[in-house]
Amino acid sequence: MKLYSYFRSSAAYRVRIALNLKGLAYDTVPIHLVKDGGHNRRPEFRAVNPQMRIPVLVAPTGDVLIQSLAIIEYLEETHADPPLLPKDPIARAKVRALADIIACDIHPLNNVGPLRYLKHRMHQEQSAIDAWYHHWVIEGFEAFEALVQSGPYACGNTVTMADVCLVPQIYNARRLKVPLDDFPKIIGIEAACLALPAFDRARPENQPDAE
Ligand SMILES: N[C@@H](CCC(=O)N[C@@H](CS)C(=O)NCC(=O)O)C(=O)O
Repeated sequence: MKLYSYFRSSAAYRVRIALNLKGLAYDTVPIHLVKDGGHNRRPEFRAVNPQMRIPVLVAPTGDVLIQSLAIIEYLEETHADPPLLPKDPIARAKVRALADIIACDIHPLNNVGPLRYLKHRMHQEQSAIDAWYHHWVIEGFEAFEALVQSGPYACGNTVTMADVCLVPQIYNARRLKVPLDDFPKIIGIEAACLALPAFDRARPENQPDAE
């Protein structure tokens, strides 16, 4: 498989973790999201993904898959072991809800595109953009923290899609200096996850395009 990735992209980080957890080999195709206004905006990448975003996974069938959660669900359906979703429908819905807090409610507001728009089109000061970023992370993390029952992972004793989404978002939050002292459960989950080789190998600093 081939993964179009950028070391700092949290959406690509999610897919890297899922691939590693399931023991699937892949080649990384680095796409720099910042240099020259973003190599993802070049016509050759637009031909791969008309949305011009990463991650993109080229499946063994040759099919091109986009959207990290859709890719992870594809991996889950084709490589069931180890499962990232529980069997019980209620438990599955709860895992997906935690994953969605990150992937649907926090990340889209704090992604490269919206932040650039705030700066260049809305002419906001960097301090206002940082406050915006912090606000949405803190609001989402407060809900996530309240919903976590017992560790060591977000949904108990096994790693799920909730952890796969959470750990990259914490990496982003740290990079943007969001204070995390009020989130002891989240920090505990991060520590438990990063102790696993699958998470460690997926870290931004361990990628071939890391800077
Ligand atoms: N919902 C998408 C988000 C993908 C996404 O926005 N990726 C970012 C990097 S984390 C990106 O490629 N941004 C490029 C841009 O906005 O120019 C997913 O989960 O895959």
